[in-house]
Amino acid sequence: MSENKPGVMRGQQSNSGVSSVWSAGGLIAAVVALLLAVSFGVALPGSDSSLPANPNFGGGPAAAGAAVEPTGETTEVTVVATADMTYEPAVIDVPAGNELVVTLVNEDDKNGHDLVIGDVQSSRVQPGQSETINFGTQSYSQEGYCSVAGHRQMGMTLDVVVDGSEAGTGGHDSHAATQTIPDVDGAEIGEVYPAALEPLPESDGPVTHEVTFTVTEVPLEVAPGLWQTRWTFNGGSMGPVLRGRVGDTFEITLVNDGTIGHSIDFHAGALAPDEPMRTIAPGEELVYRYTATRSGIWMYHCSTAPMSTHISAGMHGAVIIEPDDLDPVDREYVVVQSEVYLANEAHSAEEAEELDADKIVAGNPDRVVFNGVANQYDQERFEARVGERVRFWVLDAGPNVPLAFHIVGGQFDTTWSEGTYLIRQGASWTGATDGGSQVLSLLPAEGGFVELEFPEAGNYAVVNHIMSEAERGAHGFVHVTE
Ligand SMILES: [Cu+2]
Repeated sequence: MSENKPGVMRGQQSNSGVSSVWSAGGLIAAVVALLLAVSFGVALPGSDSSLPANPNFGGGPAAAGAAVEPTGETTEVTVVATADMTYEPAVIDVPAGNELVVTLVNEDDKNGHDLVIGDVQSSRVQPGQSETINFGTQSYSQEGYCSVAGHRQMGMTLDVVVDGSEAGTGGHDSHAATQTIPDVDGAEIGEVYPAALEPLPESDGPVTHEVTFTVTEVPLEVAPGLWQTRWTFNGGSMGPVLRGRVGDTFEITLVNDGTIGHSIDFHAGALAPDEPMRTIAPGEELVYRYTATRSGIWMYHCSTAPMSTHISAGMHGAVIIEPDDLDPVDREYVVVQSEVYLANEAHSAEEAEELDADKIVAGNPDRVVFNGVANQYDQERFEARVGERVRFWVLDAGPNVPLAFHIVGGQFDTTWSEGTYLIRQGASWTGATDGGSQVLSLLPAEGGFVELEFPEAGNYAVVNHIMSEAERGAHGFVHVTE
């Protein structure tokens, strides 16, 4: 819901003589207009949120509305939301001063959609349903859009053209793409994702793993004191970690309890995507079955468009298929990196909004995170003892940021990436039995593991050595004791 903040206005569309430049006068006019809007009974979405002061607050459509004499007439239009992420019609003509009343009909059989025009937002209309919304008095041309994260970026917009004036370009809000949400001083994560892995139980032969993944859209903490409405598999900050061996079969029942279409794509199995990876509507389910034929730490993710949005909203996870000849270790952890793009500065579940898809396009994450939450392993550290062998399984879920996995003060004697050992402790085939490694380099959707022993007690930082990403939250510690 990045686009429905009260301060988010598109000012450059107007050809009706209303100034689109914000000023102190405009702000006063805006406040007056907001009062007018309230007195007309126009809903103001997001007006109960505790957004920080925004210089653009008010203004735009409301101010323009105040400048035009209401005609007392109403323009009524039916708009259909389609499965192609479009509105039909894509243009609504309104005489200046008329009230605009839209009946939004959702004919997309997979997704919920809404419609935002100016300060007014419909509810999220589910497949096959409709809603009639009064968008108030119209005085100048502007863009309407769907506020579901990513849908506007997919082209789900329409033009409201007032008195034949040129429709707006609907330029996206650049303030959102450059704004960085600050830390909350002294805040702690309520629930740290458990990164420790239990050893895989012994088995006589191939195993079938039956798992249900339920998609929910729920508020979660993504950094100490910062919340976001996440799109999840089973409600966690990332999806469950599945683990097995080559030859095992996985049967996943995907249940969509969300409000828009979702899907799933397991890299751990090779198959034709058409059926198992299809998008299912809210309330539907599918069964996705594959057999693991190759070892790896494989990504899975929602593959509904735009994938960048669904993946960074939380819909990703790892399937670990162990290589047969894995060396014994004393401890194992899993670290999955992803990115968080915040739509607002929410300090509680109640304030949480969905992500800001404009920031993804701009390549500007607010946080880069391990296992879905920034800096959580600074607070609750990975544990190890001197002389123990420790393995970190590492996956870069992206969607966009690479990972240079490094442990400050540590050296890897074994690294395995994308199905092969790069170096291995004591192995002569590497050309040198004394080789070491400082970084496991992973692009999005690549995975592997590292093994190391810690030489002495202390606190060893675990970082993405692309240092800006570590500073954005891809950072934790291993607490090593004697
Ligand atoms: Cu999804």
